[in-house]
Amino acid sequence: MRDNATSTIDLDNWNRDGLLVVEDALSARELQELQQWVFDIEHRPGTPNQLLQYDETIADGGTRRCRTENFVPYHDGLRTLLTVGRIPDIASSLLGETAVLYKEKINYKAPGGSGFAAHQDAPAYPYVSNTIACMVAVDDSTLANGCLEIARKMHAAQLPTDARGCVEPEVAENLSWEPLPVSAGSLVFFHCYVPHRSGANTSDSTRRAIYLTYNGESDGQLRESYYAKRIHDLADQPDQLSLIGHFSGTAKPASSSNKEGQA
Ligand SMILES: O=C(O)CCC(=O)C(=O)O
Repeated sequence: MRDNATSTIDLDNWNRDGLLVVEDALSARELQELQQWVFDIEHRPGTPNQLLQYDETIADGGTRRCRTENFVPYHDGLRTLLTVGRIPDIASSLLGETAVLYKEKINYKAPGGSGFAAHQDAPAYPYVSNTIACMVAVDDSTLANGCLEIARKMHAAQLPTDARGCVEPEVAENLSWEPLPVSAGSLVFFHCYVPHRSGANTSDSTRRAIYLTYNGESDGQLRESYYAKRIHDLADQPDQLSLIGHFSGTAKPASSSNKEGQA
């Protein structure tokens, strides 16, 4: 990983904004390897209660892979990159203690793929009150392909939520939204109360992003409990991508590989 990934972290900025962007954190070789690993994971078949694959039906009626959950046990390279070394080290600096992985997902967002309604992560993550997310940009993330948008300095507490667990639409409308386009290989860390959302992918190429969630070691190793609860709670809502209903599209679990997914 490039040196700027370990340059001094400004905790005052982090505490003020709930946000840390590390541009171009991965070297060209690391990025190429990461893109290959993500391609490999995307094209694996889903397995009930293990490698959780989801497909989205997009406007033209086609089906595209939109998300993978729980892949770390099944990929050595990704497990090492995401649980050892600089990414969790930065998360540890921000948490003020050793960061442990709470959950991981890949959002693929194919052309025509849907965005996510304004939400905070905290209500989707049981058993813990303080987590931070790290978005690892696998592809360039742009205004056209539905990059993250955040509301800076709004991470002090939970905002009012609607029935889906998203930020109340009237509250969301009045937040000051800032798009965060970043190049492939960049990292975006944000606190679990940072309101965020994203739009649809209106470009003609897929925008892949890994989202990692870390909690402090003092709160325990919670990853297995999270996935057990997720699998239990979503058993009768298989079309929901998360414990909150923030996805704006139509998704369903996929139990076979997607041949038409990634160009
Ligand atoms: O990937 C995106 O566009 C946003 C994803 C997001 O906010 C989520 O998955 O919770």
